[in-house]
Amino acid sequence: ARRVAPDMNPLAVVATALWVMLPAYVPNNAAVLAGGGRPIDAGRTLGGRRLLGDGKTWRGTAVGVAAGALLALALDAVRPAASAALGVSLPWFPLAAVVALPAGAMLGDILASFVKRRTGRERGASFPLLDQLDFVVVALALTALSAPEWFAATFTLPVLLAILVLTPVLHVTTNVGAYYLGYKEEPW
Ligand code: CTP
Ligand code: K
Ligand code: MG
Repeated sequence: ARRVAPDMNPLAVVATALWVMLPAYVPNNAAVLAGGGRPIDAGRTLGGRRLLGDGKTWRGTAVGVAAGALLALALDAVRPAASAALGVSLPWFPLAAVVALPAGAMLGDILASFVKRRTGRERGASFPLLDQLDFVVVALALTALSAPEWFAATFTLPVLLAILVLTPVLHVTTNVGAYYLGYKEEPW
């Protein structure tokens, strides 16, 4: 029988996609738990609307980036054990990716709020697809710029496709969960 190429094995693709994106997924949730305090835009407006709004705070952003970076370091520490358990060669995070994945995720979320305010949406309003993919696109872009060789080796086409499909599903699931647990004002 023909051997399936290792990176085409569906388990390997999905496990790799989730593993590499965890440091970009966690910052949003950490920011929700840590949010509050001074808004980044300090109340400034543009064209009569808030630049970013009260939903983007320094504390939420700092805690979000720190949580994602710490998680990446923790994943690096348990990678050999996790790879052996799954029978998948999971990738490690170089220092540039440890920072770029969570920082890009928070930056994407902030840019999305900027776009939401410019298009007349109040804080908390939903913007389908932008809400679910803003942080992924910018996390990937910043990682590609910060660690280009690692990015090219890790984010193969199947892994990128898995991320594109799995992220909105996970994002909606965790946000609906956070909403029902009372941590989030809206289920998106
Ligand atoms: N949060 C934060 N700082 C960030 C991102 C999020 O403090 N950089 C916190 C805020 O308390 C925010 C909550 O997490 O209200 C939920 O995040 P999000 O849904 O991204 O913000 P919204 O309040 O919905 O505001 P926006 O419409 O601008 O997205
Ligand atoms: K958001
Ligand atoms: Mg929101």
